[in-house]
Amino acid sequence: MGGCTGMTAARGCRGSVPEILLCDLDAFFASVEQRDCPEYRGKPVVVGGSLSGRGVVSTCSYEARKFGIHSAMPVERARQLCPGAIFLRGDMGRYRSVSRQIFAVYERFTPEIEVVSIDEAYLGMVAGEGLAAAAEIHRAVREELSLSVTVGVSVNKLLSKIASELAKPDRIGTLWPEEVPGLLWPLTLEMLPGLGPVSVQKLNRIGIGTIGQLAAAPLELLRKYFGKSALLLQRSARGIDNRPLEPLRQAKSLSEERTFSNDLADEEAIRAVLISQAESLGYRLRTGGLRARKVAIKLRYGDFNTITREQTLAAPTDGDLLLYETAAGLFAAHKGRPPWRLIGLRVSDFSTGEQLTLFDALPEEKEKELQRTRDRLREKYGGAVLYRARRLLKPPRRGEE
Ligand code: TTP
Ligand code: MG
Repeated sequence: MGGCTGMTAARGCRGSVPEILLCDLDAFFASVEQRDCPEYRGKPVVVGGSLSGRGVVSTCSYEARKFGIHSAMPVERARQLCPGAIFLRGDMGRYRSVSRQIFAVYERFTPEIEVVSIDEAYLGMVAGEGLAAAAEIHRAVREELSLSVTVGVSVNKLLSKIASELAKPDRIGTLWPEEVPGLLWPLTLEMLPGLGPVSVQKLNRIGIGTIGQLAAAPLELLRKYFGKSALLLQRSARGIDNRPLEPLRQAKSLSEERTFSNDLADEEAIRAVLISQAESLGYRLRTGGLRARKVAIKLRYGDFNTITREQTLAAPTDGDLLLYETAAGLFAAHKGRPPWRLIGLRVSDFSTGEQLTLFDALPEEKEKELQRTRDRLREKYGGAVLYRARRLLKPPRRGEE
């Protein structure tokens, strides 16, 4: 492969560049169900729905994906596509406890773990050790937990993520910088993490259909459509990503934000996003054994005016409900006039909780309390809300969505 020239670094030049793994379980909830109930194995299994039988699919087994079923699809539609599938409501408590076991495996390989979601994490490795560690992790998760994990290996978070997407399921994939022109550039824009359908449509309209075309586009043209995000967007297309790995313990703050493709005028929708953000941040705090004393929202109005408003809590928390209620209170006090373009939630001023390792078991009482909170939010806002929004929050967003 090429030398150290052109837009990407060549493999031979990586030298001492640390490597990053992206570990993502395959069809996580459905795989846990298939593992624990042998009669479900090899069959289409759909996890999701709500008490009323409505709601959306959380995930489904790869057997079910052959029928066109996917996450966030209405369960009713999934039933039409595959009436013979096994439909399960799922058990978050069990999935969380399996998640802790998986992260405990990762901890044996590196202390540098950035938790992305219940089944996904970035792992920092020293130069040259990524591939061997990936193989070991893949084997350990299979042998010890009877689950399959896909591992992407590269030198930055973006390329590791894409490597895992290309390798899925149950494999180890690499995407080194010098492979970017050959492997990444022919792909359509949907394969670029964080690039949402609205941005893809915009790019398509100006004749950009592949990642390679985005990498080669004049920056001025991209600036017209994406403003300040243009450079970041083009760098992504070139496989460049300077985001550091952020293990929780080093983080000074954690945040999630969401820009809407169309300005939103619906307060309920804003609150639904805040719920999802609170749940995601609460989860990240708990998994890191951290509690936050400060909660802030960021709000961008229709005229692009942007504010942040912060509140200090009486005592630090890692609870979804308090995070949400504080954020919702800040929103109510500062919402101004609709519409809104962006809502973000940030927690900071951390103190360590009682947990010592990344995935120490949560006390049973606390797990139950969290479950009750989640259930209440679901009852109030509908089961789909928490996870639909979680999907949108997963990779840090690049460019406008
Ligand atoms: P993902 O890793 O996105 O999906 P997955 O593990 O089911 O499938 P794969 O990685 O092989 O493509 O999400 C992890 C879990 O999060 C998933 O098993 C269920 C849950 N989830 C939802 O509940 N709703 C959703 O919309 C998504 C995307 C995931
Ligand atoms: Mg997964």
